[in-house]
Amino acid sequence: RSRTAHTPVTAAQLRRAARRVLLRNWTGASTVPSRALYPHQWSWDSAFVAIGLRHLSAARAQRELETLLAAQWGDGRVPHIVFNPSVPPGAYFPGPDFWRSPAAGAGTGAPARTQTSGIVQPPVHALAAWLVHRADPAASRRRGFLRRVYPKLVAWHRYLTDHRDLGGHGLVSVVHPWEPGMDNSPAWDVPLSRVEPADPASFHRADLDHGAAADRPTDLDYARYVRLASDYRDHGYRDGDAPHPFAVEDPGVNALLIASEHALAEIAAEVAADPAPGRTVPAPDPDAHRARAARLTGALVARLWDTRSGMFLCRDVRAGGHGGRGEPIRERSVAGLVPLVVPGLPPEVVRALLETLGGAHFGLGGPVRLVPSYDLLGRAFDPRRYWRGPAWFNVNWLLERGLRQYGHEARADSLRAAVLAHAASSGFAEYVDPHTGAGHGAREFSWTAALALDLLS
Ligand code: 9YW
Repeated sequence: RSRTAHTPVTAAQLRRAARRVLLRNWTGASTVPSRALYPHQWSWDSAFVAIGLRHLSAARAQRELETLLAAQWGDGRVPHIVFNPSVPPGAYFPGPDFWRSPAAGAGTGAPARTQTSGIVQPPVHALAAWLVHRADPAASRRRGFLRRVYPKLVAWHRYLTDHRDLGGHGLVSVVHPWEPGMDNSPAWDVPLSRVEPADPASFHRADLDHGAAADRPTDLDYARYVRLASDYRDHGYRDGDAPHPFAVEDPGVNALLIASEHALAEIAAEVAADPAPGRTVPAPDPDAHRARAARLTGALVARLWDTRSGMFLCRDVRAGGHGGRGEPIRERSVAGLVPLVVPGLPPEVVRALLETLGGAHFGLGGPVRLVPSYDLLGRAFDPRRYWRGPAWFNVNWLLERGLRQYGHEARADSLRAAVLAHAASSGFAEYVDPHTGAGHGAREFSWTAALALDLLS
């Protein structure tokens, strides 16, 4: 496992080290999250990577997003993985021969010649596209970047709101624990327990060839992930037909959709003002995006806000069976703080989120270096197991942004400093122990380097 040889100390050293990671992980058209562990293109990783890459090369950052969007399905979904055909099929599980997207997804518009997964990840892409544009507006206009990506981003958001409102109250449901990007969050334990595990002999966990078992999800969790994915595939990835035994309204996913819908309003205004000839379909309409964002924000607060815990909770749409009201999941996942990135939340909600962030369950400004992925006092807290405790850099970057948005500059500054210090000391680790800051998982992890670069710029 390669590590940066010396811990970068100055901002210039850290910038250079982050740049080296991004250059090494660039494949020519996109960036792998980690050379060893994740050798393909991941959806939300690419969005975060583009946010950092824009400081090195706006053209490359545009390319990153456009490579991903080139694999978009006809129904608008942006797949969570785009497979690199030159990587041996066994290098990552589940790989292209598991998802079989061109055949199984034919009815839902999967690309015929690009192999992808059939599930999605959080929609950070419109936000990333807007930030990439802003890094070099002249170059972006010259290349018609926003004009090209705008219709794709609109279709992506429509896929989520039109095909994934499984709860029927205007929010997006995830149908697999990999979709919210927080694979083994304790919030999934109850909804996942209803899923029949796949036969462990039917698959090989390639992740354990590269990662420590104690840091990764358990075998039983994995067998359930496999079952959910293969059932979805066997229903042709059609949301209307698939039984979706796992359906959860996640505050992180919905908050990122809202933040991206606001970005889409900015993009629409820019595209509408662009004097270049030719029409964009659909016609850019900033107000329509703002109205959608407002509706989603209303639904987010009405459905997922929990006054008692002072944060948003996930909602298990299938609790009590299909067609029931569903139930809040009483676990404090950091996904419930991510809505800080949503503009225009009610002031009492923002106040409570700040208290929770600094309180005993998340410890910011107290015992932790970075905000953990899960409740420090929770029954399942484990400081090194993936999304069951460790602190992740993308989440901390989002919270930093949220703090700044609501005017808490001092707190944002100290979180920013902590993100940079731990990105440097851990060799751009995938995640860190929130108490000690010790690195875990992959090193030279792309979004860690990209987001450090962004915070330095
Ligand atoms: C896996 C690539 C992905 C991230 C996810 C993270 C992990 C894949 O890696 O999932 O094999 O577990 O949970 O958020 O996008 O970095």
